Amino acid sequence: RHRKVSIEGNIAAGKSTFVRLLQASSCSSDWEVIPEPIGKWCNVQNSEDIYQELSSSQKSGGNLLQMLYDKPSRWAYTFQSYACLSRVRSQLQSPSAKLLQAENPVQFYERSVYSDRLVFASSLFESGDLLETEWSVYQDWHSWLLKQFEADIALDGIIYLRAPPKRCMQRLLHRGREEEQGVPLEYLEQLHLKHEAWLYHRNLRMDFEYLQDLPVLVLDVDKDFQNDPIKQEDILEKVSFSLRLL
Ligand code: DTP
Repeated sequence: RHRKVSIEGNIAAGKSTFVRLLQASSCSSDWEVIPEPIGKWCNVQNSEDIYQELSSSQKSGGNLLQMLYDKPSRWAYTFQSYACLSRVRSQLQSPSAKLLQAENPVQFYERSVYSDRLVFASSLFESGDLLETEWSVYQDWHSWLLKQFEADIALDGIIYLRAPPKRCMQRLLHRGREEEQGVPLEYLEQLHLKHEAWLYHRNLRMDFEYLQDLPVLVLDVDKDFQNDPIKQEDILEKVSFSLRLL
């Protein structure tokens, strides 16, 4: 059976850069990356629309990420339910034919059903954007759903890309994704605290017992590794080493 590892980290911590590094590595024939379904959230369509040219108002009407950032109190719950659906779908994706032939196959995910809840939904609840009732309903079906699929969804490990919120802010502004331009530093700070409690201090209380003892590889990505071959080599070495222990 292949191992499943999720890549966690703040918005713009550098997940995409890290994923490119994995894909370019000499081990990449054993590795497969399942991307974050962001494309879907930025262009939500119903199945009939897929065959038609969308008008621009329909397009912006279907940009759930934009809607979330514009009016979180209205859209947080809808966003979280859709995010979770897309995550469950991607975490259930069977490995490619190529991966099945690999000696030590690993599937990587960009974030997971766990960060959705423990980092994002929980922050939105704390900021008042998810109401008490919405948060309870969400947690109830989230726990139930994950129990149903636990055997297929369960992770074997987590890689935490750890960077100070100010650095993430710099990277966020630099990459210029339109939907994110109004994201305040305080939001990144709040998400950072959640990541830290969950994956660094490991003192976050949660509903998923096995997560408490799951191996976590913490990678400091404050400094850019994009153009630094020595740092890249070091990161890949750490990843390969940790995977051997799983
Ligand atoms: P990186 O720069 O680290 O590669 P990315 O892979 O592009 O980052 P993001 O962290 O930017 O991915 O995530 C895409 C957007 O979706 C971002 O604005 C955060 C948002 N997002 C993801 N999951 C959730 C969620 N469950 N609730 C709210 N927002 C979410």
